Amino acid sequence: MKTKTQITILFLAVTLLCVVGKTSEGKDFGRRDAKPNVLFIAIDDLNDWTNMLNGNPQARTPNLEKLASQGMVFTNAQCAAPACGPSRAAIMSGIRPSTSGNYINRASIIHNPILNNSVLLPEFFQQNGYYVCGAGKLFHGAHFNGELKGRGFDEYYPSKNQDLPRPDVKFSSPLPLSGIKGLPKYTDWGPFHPDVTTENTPDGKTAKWAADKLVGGELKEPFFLGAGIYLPHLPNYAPQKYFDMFPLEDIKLPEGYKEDDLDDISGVALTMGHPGWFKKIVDAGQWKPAIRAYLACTAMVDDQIGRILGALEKSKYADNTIIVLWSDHGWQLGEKERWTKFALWERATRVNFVWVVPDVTKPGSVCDKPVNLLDIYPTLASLTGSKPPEKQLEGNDLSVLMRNPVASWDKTSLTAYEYKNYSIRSERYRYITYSDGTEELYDHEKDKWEWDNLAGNPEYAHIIKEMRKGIPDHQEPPGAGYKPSPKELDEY
Ligand SMILES: [Ca+2]
Ligand SMILES: [Ca+2]
Repeated sequence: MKTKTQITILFLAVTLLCVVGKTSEGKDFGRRDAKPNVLFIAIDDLNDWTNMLNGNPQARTPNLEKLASQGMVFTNAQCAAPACGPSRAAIMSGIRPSTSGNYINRASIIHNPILNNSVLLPEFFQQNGYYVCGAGKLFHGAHFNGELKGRGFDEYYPSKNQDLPRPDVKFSSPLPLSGIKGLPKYTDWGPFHPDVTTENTPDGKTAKWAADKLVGGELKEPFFLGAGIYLPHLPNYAPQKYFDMFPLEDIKLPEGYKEDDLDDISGVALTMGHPGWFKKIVDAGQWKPAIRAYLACTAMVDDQIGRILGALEKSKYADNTIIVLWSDHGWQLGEKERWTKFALWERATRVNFVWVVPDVTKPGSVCDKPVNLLDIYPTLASLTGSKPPEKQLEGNDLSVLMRNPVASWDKTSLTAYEYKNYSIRSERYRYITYSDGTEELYDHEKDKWEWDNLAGNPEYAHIIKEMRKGIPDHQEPPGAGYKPSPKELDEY
């Protein structure tokens, strides 16, 4: 048995080691002439059903939770647009949809002069001396594969013409597994054949590529490494083990669902981007199985994130790499009678947004200020000491909030979908205005599920007047589209 003195000496020695280690690490980061590396992780269609955002207690996302414990979570982060194409075009250009005219998935980047002439984020890092590499879905697939073809990247896996690694999977029964008539086949869900593991899936391959690059230790520094995870985007297929984590009898319907929720809404809100899938799912008695599949796919995503972050932790880059993780928009699993994105309500616009910035973010810190994915570009420019392109970026530098999460912040967060429809989120309210003049207002202090539309209530007229200030002055008409290939028509 050790004596008290021995224990004290041991404790002091360990403490000293930790302090010395920490100091030299800190000095390294601050003193380094070289810029920090960037690990840029994208997740597709992941809503706030994660433990860190607490949107659904059934979610199992321990690796995201661990990441959150190492840095800062923004709990009120919104997408620039609730669809892959325009959301990612805004992230990568730093330009709002209302400025570029890129509002929907079928809007082009290269045939839109505003976007095509902008310095896209990978190009920006290249111009600033970074080695830029990536894998998986970082841009909307049609933009990457059909238009940009790896523009700005030194290296891409699987190739500069193909963002998603090819699946190598099989099923136990013919597709679609859900067996629901009238649903497009890309909306399907269910487990793969029991022989299929994550290694056979696009996301497993993307995560492996990223992990191997990091652990391999041969990346040219500074580097920008992007890893784009495709799930829980539809179709919601995953290995059986992830379905086994969520027994069907335990699945609960979304807490945010209210049967008469649409009674206080009218006009464009009822039809915008509405595919009508939810009713078909419910009529077929498949609501819970479909929810289970989303949770299963999210659990698989979390595992892939864990794999990438575990690799970074083990690598020589661990103390010198900024991590930014984001999901491109949310997803509705029945709320407001919808099974889709393409809406301006919280479930479709709120995103996962976590930063770990050595010497800047405090472990386990949280910021509730309204921020936007548009802020990624200017924030990365600021944190890497790289001069942003002139007159291009419209987002905010979030390093202010990273240093002080309760800093004074008078900004609201804007989301656009199709022409002249906007959501404006403040710390407390969400205001929505549609092209037909209809409006909604929700008070998140009392109504986190956005059930009670206050727009017609005169007591809130002054709030609406204030929120309207967030509507952009300039509203660019919809820009050029692209002609989708037959394969893209099959995507969603
Ligand atoms: Ca998406
Ligand atoms: Ca309602």
